[in-house]
Amino acid sequence: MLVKNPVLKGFNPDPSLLRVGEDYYIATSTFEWFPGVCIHHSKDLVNWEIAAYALTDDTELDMTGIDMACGIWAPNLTYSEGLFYLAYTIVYTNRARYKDTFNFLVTAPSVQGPWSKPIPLSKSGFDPSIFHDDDGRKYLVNMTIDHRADTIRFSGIDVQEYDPKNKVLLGNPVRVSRGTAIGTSEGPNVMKHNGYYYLVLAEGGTEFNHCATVLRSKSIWGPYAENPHNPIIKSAGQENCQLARAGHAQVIQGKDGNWYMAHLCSRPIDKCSILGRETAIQNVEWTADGWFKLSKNNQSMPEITFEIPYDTEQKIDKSAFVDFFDGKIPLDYMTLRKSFTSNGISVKKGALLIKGGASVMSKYFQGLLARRQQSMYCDLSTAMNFEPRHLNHIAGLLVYYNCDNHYYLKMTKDDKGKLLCVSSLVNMQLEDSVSIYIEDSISIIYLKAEIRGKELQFYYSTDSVNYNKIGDILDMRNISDERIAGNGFTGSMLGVNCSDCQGDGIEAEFLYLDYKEYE
Ligand code: 6LW
Repeated sequence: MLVKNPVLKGFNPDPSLLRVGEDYYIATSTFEWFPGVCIHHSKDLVNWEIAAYALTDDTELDMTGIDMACGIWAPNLTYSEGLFYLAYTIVYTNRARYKDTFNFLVTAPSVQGPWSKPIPLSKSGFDPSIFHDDDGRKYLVNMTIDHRADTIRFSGIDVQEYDPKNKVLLGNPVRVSRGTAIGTSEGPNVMKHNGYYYLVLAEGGTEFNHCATVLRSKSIWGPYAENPHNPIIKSAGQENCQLARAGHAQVIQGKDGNWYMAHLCSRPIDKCSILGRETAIQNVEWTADGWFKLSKNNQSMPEITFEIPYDTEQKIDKSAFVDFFDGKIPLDYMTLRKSFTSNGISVKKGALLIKGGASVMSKYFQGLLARRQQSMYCDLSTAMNFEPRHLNHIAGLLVYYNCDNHYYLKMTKDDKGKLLCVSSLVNMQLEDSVSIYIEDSISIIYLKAEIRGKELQFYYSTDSVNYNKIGDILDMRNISDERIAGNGFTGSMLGVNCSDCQGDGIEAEFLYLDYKEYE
């Protein structure tokens, strides 16, 4: 049957695809969102669910104050002798030529954990992966950064042996490749097949010229020869290509014996990736000369479908109504930089309770809970119980890219009473809509964000039946990788927030979160 891409919709970049027996896993980057590293599970390559996050302790993953698009980059998930190995980078700085990239490894018997304490690896670059050779030896592979002004910044791929017993790197790193002429070489992962070590790279930068390439060698230490047919996947310049920005790939053999590639991609509207970078799968086949290529075409073009040799239902509806009566926050919902608890978020008596945190522009303590926008046609609605006492008490519904870019249907209070208004913050430019005053006697207010392609309209209701428009139609293209200033690595997130900018204590209660997709 044909399976529709992307398989992981919305903000799910840098996929690391793994099969262990009957089970498939994909780990994706989470950046400044917490918990760190989203691990998806599937039995059939078609239906994927979030199985776990690997990094759930914010004393070990402390991202307080880190910049937007820093944090967790490009995890790599592998398996060896009963243990999952997850290598990842915490990017603390990404400024001009410098990046502070702390690479770690955690291991666990199951993706649900318990995950080990982070084992520090190198800091020389990012996108670490672990390669387990069939003689039992293990290697760290990562890209490296050159901080000098006039050199190639993404300077090449290093390999260094890793000793799993003593949990240390051995010897010195060896520069095994400088990548291909395409450049911006990153995301290295190694696969061994028929005596060759295949080094798969993400190249071209993660924007519209992104691609993946492959090199091979008879030794892990090189020399690596380039595939004459590189790149193995690329969107740019392809006619009728429905998946843009394809690159950052990993190839595995499925349990059906066929070969599959997971890669990142995006589905932009007017060149704006509102859903961020997503994960798609392609069929792969080996060529007579021992390289691999996409099966369906000779142009390395990512396809909107891939084929599996069995039938199964593709359940695509991610709509979810969460009423918190089971006392849990579903895995779809994330916080910023720290855990729910550290951010003052809890579930009490069938409602989500958010203690007022810092403002929505803060990089420190935010009372904000959000989920990925996974369809271009969707709503998020909530019922909010909030009694602001002055202007510094703010709570409401957010369509959020990062601290500097979001749309916020918020409630606060001024001299005339409780009010609702829509704030639009686009690259730090703030505009507020006209205020709508709400009678004091109304304690529960219903809020809705309706997203239809590039248009966002907020609504409010005082009775949950009659919804009124509030504010103008807003441009979702501003909430995209391309329009935000700086690195656009995440994607649109939909959620709720409460800020206490007075410091005298305020909280907001949300009775449900209702996410609905229409496509
Ligand atoms: C990631 C790198 C990349 O570390 O973008 O597209 C960086 N590839 O591999 C951030 O996602």
